[in-house]
Amino acid sequence: MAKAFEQPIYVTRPLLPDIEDVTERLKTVWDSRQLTNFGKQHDELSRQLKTYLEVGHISMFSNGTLALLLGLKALKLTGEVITTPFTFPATVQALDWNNLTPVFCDIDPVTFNIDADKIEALITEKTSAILAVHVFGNPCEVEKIQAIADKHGLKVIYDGAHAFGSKINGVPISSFGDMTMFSFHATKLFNTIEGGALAYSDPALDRQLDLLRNFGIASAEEVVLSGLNAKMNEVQAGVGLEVLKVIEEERHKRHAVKKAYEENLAEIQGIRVLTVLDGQSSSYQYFVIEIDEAVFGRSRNAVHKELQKYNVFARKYFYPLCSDFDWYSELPSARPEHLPHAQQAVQQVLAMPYYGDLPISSVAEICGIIRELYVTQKSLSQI
Ligand code: T4K
Repeated sequence: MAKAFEQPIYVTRPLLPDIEDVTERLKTVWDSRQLTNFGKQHDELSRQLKTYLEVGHISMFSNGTLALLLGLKALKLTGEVITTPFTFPATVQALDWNNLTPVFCDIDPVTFNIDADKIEALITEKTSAILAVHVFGNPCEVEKIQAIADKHGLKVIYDGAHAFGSKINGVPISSFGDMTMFSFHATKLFNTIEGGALAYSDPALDRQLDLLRNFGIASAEEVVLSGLNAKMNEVQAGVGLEVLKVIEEERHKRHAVKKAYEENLAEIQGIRVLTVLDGQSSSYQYFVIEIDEAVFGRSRNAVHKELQKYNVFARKYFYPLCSDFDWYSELPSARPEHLPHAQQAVQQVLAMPYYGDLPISSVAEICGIIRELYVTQKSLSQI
């Protein structure tokens, strides 16, 4: 019989660099008295991320949501944007704040990303862009999406909040589309406590984004557009520089955790592992499973609840579906009958505890709880 964990096990824990290294870096920030507004830490992190992510241009923000919101603004989009309902609220809220109407497209039942084959049918004369999400770090069908965009003159933006460091056949994920957003929230593999960035290749976007994240200020005497305050400060950037040093070690640890999950779950019928990328391409952001109630015998909700009794706090990412938000109830594309795979995913997907310091023995115990549920259910159904 499995036993409850003494301490709660959360879906993730932030990757923390050595506090002494952080303190040392903070001392330099204190000495400089430059706390925000594009100081040395900001510029150094920006330079290092450009190399790490292999991107042409990068612009950093106080969080990923504002990065996406202002990225969409910089692209001067209008009308409708085709997107996925199976994502974190921030993706579609960034559209709302730009007065853009989301047009929800169903997802692929295997990758849970936007179904590229269903995009074209949703294009109207009002469509200006496709906003796709690399859900859980698994890449979208970038070539298909680009071909559709080129054919119809649309922009492509990727929400890569989960895809820091992901690659597609060795090519960095931000090489695709007009722009990719990364989130550096505390719960992300690479974190600056709160933070985010946009990666892109068009140099003309540099100035536009500089203005948008800093009140539209062009010079001491010139304000040229209506911007926001979305700057990454020096403490965030300084923490990021220290986190960047420990990220490879964390990726190795997460690789071992991922393998342990895969081995322990392999023989349980009705459980599918969703995060499929190999070590080279994975962002190691989440470890996610899909539970098929008809085969496993218990629903995702039941497993989620049962794990809590053992002090294990897996998460129903993403629940509820964005298309089910009240304020979209009048949108034809939000109707459940148009989104059958998304409606299924939202009932079946569970993000398991996943971080480098999660002991392999705990992974085995968590999987043991799931196996017990399966076995118990199976024997009950045979009575
Ligand atoms: N697009 C997508 C696809 C996203 O997933 C996100 C964010 C965004 C855009 C927006 O990017 P940001 O603006 O956030 O940069 C968390 C994160 O807050 C959010 O960043 C993330 N996605 C989302 C998937 O997860 P919650 O509401 O689940 O967070 P919370 O506070 O419940 O944290 C989860 C667990 O992590 C806790 O149970 C314990 C642990 N934790 C959390 C924090 C904050 C810690 O151990 N320490 C901490 O400091 O949203």
